[in-house]
Amino acid sequence: MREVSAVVVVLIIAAQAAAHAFPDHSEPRVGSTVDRPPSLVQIWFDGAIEPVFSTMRVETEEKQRVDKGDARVNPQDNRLLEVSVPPLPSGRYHVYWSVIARDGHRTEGDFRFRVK
Ligand SMILES: [Cu+2]
Repeated sequence: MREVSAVVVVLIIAAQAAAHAFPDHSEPRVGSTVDRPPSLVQIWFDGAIEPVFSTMRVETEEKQRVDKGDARVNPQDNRLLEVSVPPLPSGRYHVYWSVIARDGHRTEGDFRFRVK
């Protein structure tokens, strides 16, 4: 059983090393507090992402979805994933994203930001 576990760990590390399209930075920044509500949540990746299978949503801490449902890869920048949000009241928000890189590898993650 212990040997099986070791093999699984090695495979996961290899898969991560081969996967592409990791987030480079975002706006609002990961874990940040912003003074003004953003009109967009944007994530820049380190490689091109596929428009059809790349998605993002924004929720309140109470799991209520608040984005406008128009998540898209920016037509002028195939590394930029963005979604519109209405004027957000003060509070904490949770962003979930999932993208497919040009090589077919999926990466996904989440982060939080706060509106003052
Ligand atoms: Cu890859």
